[in-house]
Amino acid sequence: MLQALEGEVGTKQAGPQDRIACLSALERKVLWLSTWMIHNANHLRPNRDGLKVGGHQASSASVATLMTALYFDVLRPQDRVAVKPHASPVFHAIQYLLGHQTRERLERFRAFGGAQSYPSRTKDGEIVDFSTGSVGLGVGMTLFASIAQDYLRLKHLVPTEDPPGRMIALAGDAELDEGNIFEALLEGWKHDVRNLWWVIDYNRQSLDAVVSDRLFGRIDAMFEMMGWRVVTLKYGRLLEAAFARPDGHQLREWIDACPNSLYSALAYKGGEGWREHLHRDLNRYPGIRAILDDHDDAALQRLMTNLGGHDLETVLDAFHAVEDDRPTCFIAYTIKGYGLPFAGHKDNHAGLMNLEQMASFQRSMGVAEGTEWDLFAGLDLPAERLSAFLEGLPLAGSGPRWHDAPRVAVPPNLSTPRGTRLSTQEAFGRILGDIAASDAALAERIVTTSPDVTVSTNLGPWVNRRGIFDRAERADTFREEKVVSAQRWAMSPQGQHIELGIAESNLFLQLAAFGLAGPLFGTRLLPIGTLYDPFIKRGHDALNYACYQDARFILVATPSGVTLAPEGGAHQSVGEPLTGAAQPGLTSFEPAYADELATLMRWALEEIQQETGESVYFRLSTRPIAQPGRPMAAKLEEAIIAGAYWLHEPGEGAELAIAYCGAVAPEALAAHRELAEDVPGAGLLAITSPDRLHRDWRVARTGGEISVAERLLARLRPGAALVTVGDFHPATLSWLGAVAGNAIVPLGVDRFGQSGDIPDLYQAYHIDTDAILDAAARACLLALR
Ligand SMILES: Cc1ncc(C[n+]2csc(CCOP(=O)(O)OP(=O)(O)O)c2C)c(N)n1
Ligand SMILES: [Mg+2]
Repeated sequence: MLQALEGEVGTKQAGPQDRIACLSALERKVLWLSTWMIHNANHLRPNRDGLKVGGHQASSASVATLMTALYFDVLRPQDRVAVKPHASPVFHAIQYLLGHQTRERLERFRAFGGAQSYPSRTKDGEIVDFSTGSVGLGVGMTLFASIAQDYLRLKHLVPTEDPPGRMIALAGDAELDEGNIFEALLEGWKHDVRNLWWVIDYNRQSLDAVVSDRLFGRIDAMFEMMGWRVVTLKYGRLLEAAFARPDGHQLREWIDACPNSLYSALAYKGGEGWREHLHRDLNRYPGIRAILDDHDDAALQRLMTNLGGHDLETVLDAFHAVEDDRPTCFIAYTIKGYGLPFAGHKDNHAGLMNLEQMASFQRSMGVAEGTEWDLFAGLDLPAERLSAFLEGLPLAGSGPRWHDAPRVAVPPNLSTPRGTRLSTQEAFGRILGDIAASDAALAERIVTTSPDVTVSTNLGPWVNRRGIFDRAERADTFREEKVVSAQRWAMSPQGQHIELGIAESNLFLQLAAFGLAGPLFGTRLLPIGTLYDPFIKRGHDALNYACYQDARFILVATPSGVTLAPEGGAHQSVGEPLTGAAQPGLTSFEPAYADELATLMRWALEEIQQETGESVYFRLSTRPIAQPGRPMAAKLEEAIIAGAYWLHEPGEGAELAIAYCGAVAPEALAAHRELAEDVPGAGLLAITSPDRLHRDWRVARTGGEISVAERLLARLRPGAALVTVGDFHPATLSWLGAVAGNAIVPLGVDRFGQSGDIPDLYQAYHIDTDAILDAAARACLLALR
């Protein structure tokens, strides 16, 4: 018998029964390895700081069957997965079994350089499709990745012979409390999203407790309303068999009516607890009495916890039954901590097995001491058979998961829009409009997106030329009816703008997905997203999430600051430049002039394609200001990109300089003109990126080099007066005082704005010409001390 089976393995054509046997063995191993990995990290590694290392044994156990089924049977190389953050140990165990993860990194789970607590594209590398950690975002990300895949396929920017990948989220049930999920669902419905699976690990527990019974009563209806198929995996085969026995329906009804918290508590108590309750409630039914008599406590516990999500064959059948591309939500009933001593306990989220519990679990798993990391120890199938099974899997043999996508050429310069008075926002629209009108390869790969502020952020010229993306052709009704409008609004698969509803979280997830098109699907896209600057806050966690996984995009935030004047305090941003500076993975700029923006946009389109590059954030304004009308010399270009240049070079050893950034340029220029008489040689420093300047200064300081800021300020007398000004929080630039020990007076906005015109508001918030002059006088006094 054994020989015959080994013969089968030799051909790598496992029969159905053999396949199930192998999968069951691997399911067991996945549970063991994930549990052991956490145990090792918490109890066996030296602990130098007294901190609990943690890990999530209960969350992992909950999803072991579902992930075994997916990774070892269902997934194809083109599928992409976002794994529930707390299932990271299961994920790493699976990668280890597939030969894609090392034992050293498992032994160093949650340690520096080891497998990450939550799957991370940048730290775990190419085994991870989507990073997760902030609950809800990974789930939403799969939806936008699916739109990105459709975008590429419908334009034939990727090969379309192979079927599309399925974008799959393994979600914790409490992730569905996050609003971003529902924002994404609505958007997905509008975009007729396809090839999307959300597998919900419905263990009815979150971090603190057991979740409300009422919640999931509504969840399936909501998915169905959005056009999804809902597949509920409630009971496993053992329970189904019991329901088929005489009076079995009584048992089903009892479980169906059982409140989440009681069910969880009984799962924790085990056979005795179930018996006591079933006896009390259902003893009048002879069939139920027979079931109780047929099961000892251990068997009764096995029966009563045999939920759909822990029954391998039930799970496999459900996954394989889906053959079309309709988005599908699997609600898989599970028990948090399934198979572990704290199964079902409401406090088990952060629970760890103690040494005794682990020893007993190890015995029950048949893992001999010293073989804890062995791939197949303790399994009742021969190692060769299991390793042959694993080697034959599509995921084991496939090439790299991340594609190496060629770069898109960026022209040597982008022309500066003409005009004596321009705002940076208008310049942005015109620069992009010019690209849209060109037949450069670049224009084919830019994709824009905006949460219902396309027109008001000046994406209009781009959209007029490049159209709006939709899976289907949709006519521009206003145009067809000959109603005059400046904005075309026809949609088609050829369109290159994705119009989103007003949900900034969706914007950033969309940018994250499109910004990973290269590694995920093999063709680079250059996404540009626009929104009003203050609403970055609304989506900040999703922005952080996008940057965390090194997605590359350009963010254009406009309008910004109190310069937005009549719009008032609710729309006037204050702290965003600090966000821009503090956000890892994002380089921020706030140019004042159109030629600076043209230079920077060109640079940004290159930067987001560099291996060690970052995403780029432009903070722009609607304020039209007089343009310098200068030739763009290479040196100036370099300085604009580095973050600052002298608009008026100070005299050698000058006593004073004004450093401005962004839309307050006219006030800074006026103040500088007035000061010229009293303080000859005073300098005027144009800052295009407080972020780049600061970073360069910090890095140079650490490396003992001279930073750009130091070099610039070295023109001034040591300790000379310095005024900084911008329509943002003064801390954005106040650090400049530390660069060369200048006597600094930083101006800026640190209160909520309000309605007004620019003169009134600049005066009220002390960033007008008079405020700059006052500050200069104070700085000069300070410099004398
Ligand atoms: C945005 C965010 N808020 C809070 C947390 C902290 N947190 C970690 S897990 C968790 C509960 C997760 O419950 P569920 O999604 O049901 O997962 P499972 O039961 O499978 O562990 C919470 C609140 C987080 N990771 N992300
Ligand atoms: Mg849960």
